[in-house]
Amino acid sequence: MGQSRLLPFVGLLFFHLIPNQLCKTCEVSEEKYFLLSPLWKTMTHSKYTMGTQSADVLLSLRLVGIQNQTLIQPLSQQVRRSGGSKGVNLSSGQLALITLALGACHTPDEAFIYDNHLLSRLENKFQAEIKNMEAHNGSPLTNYYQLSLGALALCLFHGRYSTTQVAELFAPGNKNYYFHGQFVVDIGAMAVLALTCIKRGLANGQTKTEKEDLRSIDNHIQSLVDKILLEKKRNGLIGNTFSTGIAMQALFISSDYYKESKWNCEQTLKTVLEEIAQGVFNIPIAAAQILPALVGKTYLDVNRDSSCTSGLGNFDISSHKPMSTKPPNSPSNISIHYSVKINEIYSTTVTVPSGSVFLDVMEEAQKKNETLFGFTVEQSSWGPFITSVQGLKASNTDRTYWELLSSGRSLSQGVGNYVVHDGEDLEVRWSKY
Ligand code: CBY
Repeated sequence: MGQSRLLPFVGLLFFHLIPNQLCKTCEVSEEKYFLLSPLWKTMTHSKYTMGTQSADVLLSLRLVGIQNQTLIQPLSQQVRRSGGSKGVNLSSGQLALITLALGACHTPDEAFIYDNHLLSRLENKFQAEIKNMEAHNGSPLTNYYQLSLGALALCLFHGRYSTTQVAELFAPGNKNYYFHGQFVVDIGAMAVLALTCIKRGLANGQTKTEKEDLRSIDNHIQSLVDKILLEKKRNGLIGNTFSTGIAMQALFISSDYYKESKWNCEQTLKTVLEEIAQGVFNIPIAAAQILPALVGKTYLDVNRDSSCTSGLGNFDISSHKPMSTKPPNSPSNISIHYSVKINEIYSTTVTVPSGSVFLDVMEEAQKKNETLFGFTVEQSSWGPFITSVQGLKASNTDRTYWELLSSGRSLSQGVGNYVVHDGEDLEVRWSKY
């Protein structure tokens, strides 16, 4: 057949391929980048108290192609500092994030990974998680979000791990995907990213074991994607606001596993943009976790050559002024009913200035009665995390934690962020997940 006669066929082929290709991601168009400016403001004008917080932000900025060195340099320095020899106390997920951030987009930072043996340290942390699972009824030292981050970093940077072991660990029936029996989208989505990386590596597998692992991982991805899609809400969010970014990434890379009609990506994008405008992503890590998906990027793009570019690279993010600090609310006081529930309920009513957060209420109650309302708190990348109340300590191994509730409903923000309302009924409850 002559070339000219082939052309219509080639055209037809493109016609069929292109729409499919385009539907795999949906992203904010360049003329709408200004809608992302609340995210810049949050990420660039916050103080980073933790190295792992900077790692999340650095990873995100690099993935979307931000080159601005005045922004990147201090972050990179902080991440390197926390990943250096002093970083012995890092958890598996923290070390994985540091590796991803420093290895992202082939910058000179990549050498740090090898100079500081981040991969062998991560291999050890990953094995320690598994050892804990063996000794403690399947509970890792941390959680499956961190194991997924670990597997992802080991896969992307060619660390050592056994695909058979990963295939066994990440079976969708594993209890660690569920809190209170409910599938956790953040965890399932991060697992899909890790499993997809591993699947790609196995694609040309020849041995019987490789073929079996591939089949098993493929089934896991299918089942996890089904579960993620079941958590899609009417407004398009997947899980909740804060899991949607990772869920979008997982759905971008797994589009072979669901019909196009199963997910209206544009609707999800629209709702996320509305929430950005309302200031919902007002902590750096929340902004960092949503950003890549909005420009069609995923954590699997981390070590791809020349993929760390997007229209955002040319967008002048530094021209945006810091977020105007809110004028102080009218200095009125509000009254909150606060309880601690273990088996019994211990309650009190406290008065705090309007605009206060959950933590302020807890501090006020503690001042009134240290024995009943005394608590301890630790910093996490999402802000303060309650570790004990009345001396009773949360434990990952026992899957216990202090749950935050308002009128009996579990909150989707932490103590440092949740703004309380007059007359509200708050509770911290000793819970098992
Ligand atoms: N990151 C992690 O290890 C955290 C993984 C994560 C799945 C995370 C959510 C998802 C994410 N995108 O980062 C997670 N939470 C976990 C695993 C946990 C458990 C921590 C166990 C451990 N230490 O390894 C646990 C205890 C079940 C948990 N989260 C508790 C809570 C509550 C904290 C209350 C307290 N004691 O202070 C709380 C407030 C829920 C509640 N009602 O009590 C909670 N988590 C929330 C709200 C969240 C979301 C934060 C959203 C926000 N704006 O603040 C979250 C994003 C996150 C952080 N948890 Co947990 C989930 C969501 O809403 N989509 C790896 C590391 C390297 O960074």
